[in-house]
Amino acid sequence: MMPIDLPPGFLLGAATSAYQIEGGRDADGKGPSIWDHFSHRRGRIRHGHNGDHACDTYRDFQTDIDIMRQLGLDAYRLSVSWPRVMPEGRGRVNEKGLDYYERLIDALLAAGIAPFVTLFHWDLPLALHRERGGFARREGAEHFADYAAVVVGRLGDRVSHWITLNEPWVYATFGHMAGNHAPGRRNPWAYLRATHHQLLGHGLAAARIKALRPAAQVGISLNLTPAHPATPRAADRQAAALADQMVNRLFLDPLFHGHYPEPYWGKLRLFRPTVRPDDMAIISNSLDFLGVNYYTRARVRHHRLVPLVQLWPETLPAVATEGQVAAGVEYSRMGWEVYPAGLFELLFRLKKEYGNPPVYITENGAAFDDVVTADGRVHDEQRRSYLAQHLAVTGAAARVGVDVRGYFVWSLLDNFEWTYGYNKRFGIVHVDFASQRRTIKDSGLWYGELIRGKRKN
Ligand code: IFM
Repeated sequence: MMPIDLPPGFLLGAATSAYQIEGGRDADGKGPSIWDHFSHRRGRIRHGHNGDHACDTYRDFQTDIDIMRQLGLDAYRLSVSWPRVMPEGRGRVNEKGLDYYERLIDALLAAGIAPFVTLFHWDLPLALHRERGGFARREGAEHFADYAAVVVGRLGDRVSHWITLNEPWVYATFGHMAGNHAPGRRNPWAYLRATHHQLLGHGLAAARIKALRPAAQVGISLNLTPAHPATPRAADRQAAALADQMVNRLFLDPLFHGHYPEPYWGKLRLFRPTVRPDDMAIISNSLDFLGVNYYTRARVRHHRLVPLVQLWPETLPAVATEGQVAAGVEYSRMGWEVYPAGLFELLFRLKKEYGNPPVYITENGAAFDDVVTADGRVHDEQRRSYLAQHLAVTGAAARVGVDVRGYFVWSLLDNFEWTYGYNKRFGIVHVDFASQRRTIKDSGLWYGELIRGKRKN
């Protein structure tokens, strides 16, 4: 296997998000989020799970900070719950919510761990959705910028890296078109509005952050996925090019080039939101760094029955069992192909086509079936190997001039994996959800050794 050789100063960390770990659903004046509501609707989440308790980090974050210190993490990516800070999403501020994040960040800094703070990881205040339409309306962008200013107003003196949005594609597409994520809408107009208004919200928030803290580094985390044709047929190649626009370029092009990608944008003309003359300038002058969330590639087929786009990503070959190797290809427990070369391809493309921005890999990792053995260990060799392969290609990308500066494992902890509930475990630390006991998995111990080894060099 390729060795892991990372540039000097490269940060190694781990990531989580508020709804997936905090619990404390109604604690200290927190308002409900769309995920609190959605996860309690019958049949929405596997096994009837929800984030009411999750990893219980609202009650106790110190245990996990101690683990992070033991592993030697340079940085920790966390998200702020908007309804914890502003229960109705606008107007009234819940000081106790802000106090929580202040304590958490102070504890991280005391442990020598740099906080990377995401402002929106999908848990929109429910009131904002119900009364104001959330990001499906233009004013959602302004509410988001106001909320960002509140958080940065309190924490901006100790946080240097801010990530406005996590995976706006997922939020817009699954939440507003597929309906399998909160807020559960199935409406192509809402999908495109949520897309544009998130980008606009990102741009407005970035400007507010810079006005408050000119030295702050502002980024956005995009889920990027190389889209490859499933076969060399021309129809599949065209389908893959369109899928690339739909997932990757729909966000990269406005952020770096100031326009939406054609022909995808043209195909959607019936559903497009109003884009005002200044919007693209606000969106495209907004980034100090790009956050890349990478898990796998998509293999795309032409599919004439799919409306508008006529394409579909290939699903697992019938013979494959999740978590196993089929026809020489390894799959994670999510059924996602293990494909580290895709991360290299993406990083190199950012250099070639998007001006080589500073990049942090803000998520990368895999779910596998983990078992705590009688001797209290979790032997997750598949995850260790997944992480090692992706770190190796990250180092290789840096050697060919990609400006990649850090890497965050998804995730520090096993946590609430959205529609899948708690049964998909991504952590390098195992969580027993009944007792809240933590066990550092072998992958976590290995990651700690890697960090120690890097420090010595
Ligand atoms: O758990 C999610 C995370 O919230 C966003 N990115 C992908 C992860 C794994 O599915």
